[in-house]
Amino acid sequence: VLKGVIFDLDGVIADTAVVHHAAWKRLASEIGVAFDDSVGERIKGVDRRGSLDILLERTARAYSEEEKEALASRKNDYYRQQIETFGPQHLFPGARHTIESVRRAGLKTALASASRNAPLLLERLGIADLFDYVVDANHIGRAKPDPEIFLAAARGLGLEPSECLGVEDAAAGIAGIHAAGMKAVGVGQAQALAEADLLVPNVAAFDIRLFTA
Ligand code: G16
Ligand code: MG
Repeated sequence: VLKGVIFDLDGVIADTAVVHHAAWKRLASEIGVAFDDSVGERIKGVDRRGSLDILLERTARAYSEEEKEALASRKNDYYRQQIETFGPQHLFPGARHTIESVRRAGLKTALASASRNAPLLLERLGIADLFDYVVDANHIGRAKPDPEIFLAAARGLGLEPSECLGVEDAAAGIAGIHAAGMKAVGVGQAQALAEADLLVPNVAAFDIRLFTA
């Protein structure tokens, strides 16, 4: 029986995937690395350092640890500059309603975000109070597609993984949800999310009654 829903943040609840994308693209162009949509899709949902490693696959130059740290933090500065200006208007249409509907249906809600900026973003969006439990990259060691973050979210809700459903916009996230033993709802384009158990075009189209009826 379904008792909880675990939401991803970036690209599901708020339109930050494009902000991450733009920040990486800016960094890539500054260091002369090619950045196309296929790289963009691969880094989606992947943590900061993992994303940088994917970006640097295309360069012949060897970067030291210090240089990599500096590049990752430069990207984060670009990202945060944008996030600082965010407010509730940056929620995807229907995001608040969808999460509230899940709660009204008597289910618990958790947030599982690979972003260390998740607490700042939740506060800016004004939705911190909609989650019974929040796990972000500050609390976990292994990034998506590892199941750790989703298992931690289920544990935080006091539920078994099999009682939870995960909602994700990234292939790495869908893989992590499945590895955790949960059903996965994909939000977005079919191509990238072929593994999802159910696909919806956006968070507004996610209807909990499809799972509880
Ligand atoms: C998000 C984004 C990723 C980003 C990651 C780390 O994950 O989807 O693109 O690289 O967080 O973010 P930060 O650099 O802010 O720590 P999620 O899980 O919320 O989709
Ligand atoms: Mg995401």
